[in-house]
Amino acid sequence: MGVRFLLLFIVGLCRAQYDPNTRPGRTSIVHLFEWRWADIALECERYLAPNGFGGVQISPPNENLVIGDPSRPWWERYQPVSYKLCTRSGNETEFRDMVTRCNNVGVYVYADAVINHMCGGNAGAGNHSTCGSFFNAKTKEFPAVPYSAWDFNDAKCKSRSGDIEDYRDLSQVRNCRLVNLLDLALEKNYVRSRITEYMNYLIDIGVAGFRIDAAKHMWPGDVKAVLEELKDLNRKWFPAGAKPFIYQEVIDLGGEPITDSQYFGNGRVTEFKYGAKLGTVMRKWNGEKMAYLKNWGEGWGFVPSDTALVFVDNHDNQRGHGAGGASILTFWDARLYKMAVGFMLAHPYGFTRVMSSYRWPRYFQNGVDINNWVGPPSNSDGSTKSVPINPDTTCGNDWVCEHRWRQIRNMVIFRNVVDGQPFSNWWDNGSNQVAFGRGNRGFIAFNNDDWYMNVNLQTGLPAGTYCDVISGQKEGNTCLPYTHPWLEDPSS
Ligand code: AAO
Repeated sequence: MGVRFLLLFIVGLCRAQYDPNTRPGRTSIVHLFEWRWADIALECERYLAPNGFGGVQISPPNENLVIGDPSRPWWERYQPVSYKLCTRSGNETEFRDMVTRCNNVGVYVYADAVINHMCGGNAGAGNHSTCGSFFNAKTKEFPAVPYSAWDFNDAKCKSRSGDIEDYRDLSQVRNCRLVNLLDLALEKNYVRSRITEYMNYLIDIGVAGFRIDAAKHMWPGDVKAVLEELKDLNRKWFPAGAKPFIYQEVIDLGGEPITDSQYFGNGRVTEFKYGAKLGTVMRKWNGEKMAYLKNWGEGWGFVPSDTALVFVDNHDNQRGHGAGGASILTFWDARLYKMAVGFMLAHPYGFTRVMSSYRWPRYFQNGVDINNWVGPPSNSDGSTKSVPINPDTTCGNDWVCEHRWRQIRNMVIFRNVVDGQPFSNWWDNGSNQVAFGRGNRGFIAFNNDDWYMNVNLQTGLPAGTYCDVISGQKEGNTCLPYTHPWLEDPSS
């Protein structure tokens, strides 16, 4: 018995994939939220590859419910109707083209896998879906998969409404409906096989891994059973035996019975405490200050570094969905945001994901942004707008493109350069001026106090002249002052 347990444990660990499969020396991915496949393909070639990005997280590629034509919320993409590859981002041909072109330049694709549920229970019936597939939410029929009423969890759910009512009740969270979304019965072999078929289809096309949406709402063993049936990555681009990178969306801010660690056996987890705490520090709320960041990482109660996927904000908490609260920093708070992302990218903890957003008309009523549903920049027929690139390298059509902000792009490169180097030579002024190095490869200083920083520091770098890539731009052997008027901001 003991031997069998040991074996199972070892086999289990072998399937989990913590390594992002990025090319050597590429250490971050970017979430191009709601971008069209055609634009992502171009961005891989013209910007991400030349600037050392390792990969792209894409919005869910499978067919979803169409909600409210033409003012379609971004969150309709989290309401699957089938596993066909057509969405507002593009069709299957465009998807294949994107994956091939990104892979060919060494920028890999991570798909958002929505496998916990199908669309909302009140979605009605018809074929108002992105590929036109028929569905009936009331009778729980999705013939394009196909799923029928037998494939859903409702009988197991013990809450009064059938929805999750109490996050302190572990079985409710996993057996009931998340915001009324029809909850798949993942303990059924049939359901598992439909999901693995979908994910393996994406692997064959060439994706390098998956964000597992709403992993918290699935039993860890069910997720594992699905992952165990996944193929190795496509040999055209990846070495023999490479497994898909897995990062599971588990929101664990403490105080609930479901914890991140329950999912470590399957792959990495999204560490939500990271952005919530970093936002609190940068905003100087609750008496926090940057000096306290000296033991950032596990010392702050985060999951072990090699199990963490980290980010300053994500597509939910940048607009008040999901969790993290008011402390979350976003592009709307540009200066503090750049500092927080810079800190994340300089610090060795976790595998880093940069957010890339679109602007929407924020409108607060009683502290809530009532426009937090607004979908991507779109044309009058509801189709998503392309991402035009301005002469100054910024993006048009209300795409924010944080990943193109000089400070963020240069820190993505910094992280690649210092990869594997230890966290070293920490200094702080006991307040909000801090500095640290990464071995003998890089050094960074932050000033989030209201007064000048004037200090001599031990950097650990060999003697020489270095370029400050936050306020300047290294071009060959020279360091150019950054002069573009739009970005020239002494406070940045
Ligand atoms: C939409 C409508 C709903 C409608 C539904 C079905 O908004 O009114 O009922 O359609 O018709 C997204 C949107 C949803 C949208 C859904 C489907 O955000 O608004 O529903 O698409 O279109 C939980 C989950 C987490 C989830 C997050 C949003 O655990 O998995 O909610 N994120 C993912 C995606 C997200 C997507 C889905 C899942 C669904 O990233 O985009 O939803 O596919 C607590 C729990 C968390 C929980 C939050 C949210 O957090 O711990 O697990 O997240 O509540 O309520 C403190 C606590 C913290 C707590 C937080 C908030 O900070 O410390 O733990 O307060 O109370």
